Amino acid sequence: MIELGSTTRRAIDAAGLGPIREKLEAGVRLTFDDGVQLFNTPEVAAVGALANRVREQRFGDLTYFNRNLHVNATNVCEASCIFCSFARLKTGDPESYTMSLEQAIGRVTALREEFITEVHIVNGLNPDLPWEYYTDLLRGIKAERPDLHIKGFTAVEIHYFAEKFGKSYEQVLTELVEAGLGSLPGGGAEIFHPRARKKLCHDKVDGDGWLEVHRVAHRLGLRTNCTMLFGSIETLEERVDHLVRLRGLQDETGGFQTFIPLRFHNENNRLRRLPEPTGYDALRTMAVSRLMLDNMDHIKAYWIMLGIKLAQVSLAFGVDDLDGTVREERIYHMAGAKTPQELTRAELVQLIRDAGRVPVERDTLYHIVAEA
Ligand code: V47
Repeated sequence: MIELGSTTRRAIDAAGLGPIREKLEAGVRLTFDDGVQLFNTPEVAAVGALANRVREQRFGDLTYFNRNLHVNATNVCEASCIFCSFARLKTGDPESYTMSLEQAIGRVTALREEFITEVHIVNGLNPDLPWEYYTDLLRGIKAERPDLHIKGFTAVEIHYFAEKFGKSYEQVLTELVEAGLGSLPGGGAEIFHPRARKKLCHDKVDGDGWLEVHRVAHRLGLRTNCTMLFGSIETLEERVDHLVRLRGLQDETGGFQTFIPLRFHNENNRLRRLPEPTGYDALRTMAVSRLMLDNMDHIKAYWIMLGIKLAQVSLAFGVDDLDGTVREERIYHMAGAKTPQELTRAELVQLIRDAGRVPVERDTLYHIVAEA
C-alpha cells in the first residue's frame, strides 16, 4: 500500500497510469498486463515516481552497500551463451585462464589487512576441474578468513555440477555448504522465456531448472539472489514474464533477498551489432522490477554494469542497494564496461549521500555493519 501527494498523483494519472496507481494505493498486486503497460508508457518519470514511493515507504532513504571481492576463478566454459564476452571454450585457448587453488585463495589472502565481509565467486563451466577444486576452494578461503561470507556459484553452475558429478541439486548444495558456502548469487537467470532463452543460451539449464535450483537452496535454508539480463533480444513481454516467474517462486519460498537487473553490454560477443539499452530503458526496468516484485525486499543496481552515474540516479527509481566495492571484475569488463574495477567505501558513501540518501553498510545477509 502506498501513499502519494496530490501533485504526484496527478502526474501519474496524466501518464495514463491511474488504474495502476489505484492498485498500488490499495495494496493490490500488479498483473502481467500492468507490467507490460509500465514498460510501454512513455512517461518514465511517472513509472519512477511510483517505484520511488514504494522504495521510500519500505526503506526511507536507506541505501545499502557492502565491501566485497569478486573472484572469477576460470573463464573456461562449455556453454555458448551468445551475449557472453568472458567465456573461452577450451583450456589452452590463448585467452583462457584457470586459477590454481593457491592463486584463487591468494586473492583473498592478499586482502588480509582489509575489511571486507563477502567473497563473490562466479566461474565458467569448466570441464577439466574436479569436484574437489570447488570444495577445496571454499575450505581454503574459510581457513584464511573464517569471518568472510562466501556467496558463490550460480544456479547454472550448480546444475552443471549435478550433471557432471552425478549428484542431486540437494547433494551439491549440501556439500558446498559443508565446505563453507553461505549463499547463491543471482547469475545465469538471463531470460527464462523459452523463445529468448533458446537464442541466448540454448545449452545451459533452462528457466525451470534455474528456478528449481533456487527452490532447493531455499528449502535448505540458503538465501539467494536473482537477476535478469535485459536489453538484448528479449521482448518486453518476456521481461515481464521473467519477473512474474521470480515473483511466483518468492511467494512459495521467500528465499530471495535481492533482484538485480543486469544491463546488456555488447562488446566482444556475438551480439555486438545490437545497440545497448538506453539509460531510460535501464531506469524504467529498475522501476518496473520494484513495482512487479512486491514480495522482494531489495532491488540492486550493480554499478559495474549500469555505470556509476546511472546507478546513482536509479536510487530515485526504486533501487535501494548499490552492491559493493567489487575489486577486479572480469565478466562485464570483457564485455566493454567502462566503469572502474573498484570503488572505495568512501566513494560509495559519497555517491549515495550526493543522491540525498543515507548510506548503510551491510553484510551479505543485510545485517547492518555500520551506518556510514
Ligand atoms: O549470469 C554476462 C551477466 C551474470 C553479460 O547475486 C552479462 O549479488 C550483460 O550474476 N552483458 C553474472 N550481462 C553476474 C551476476 C551478478 C553480478 C553482481 C551481483 C550478483 C549478485 C550477481 O552477468 C551472468 C549474465 O547474466 N552477463 N555477460 C553481458 N555481455
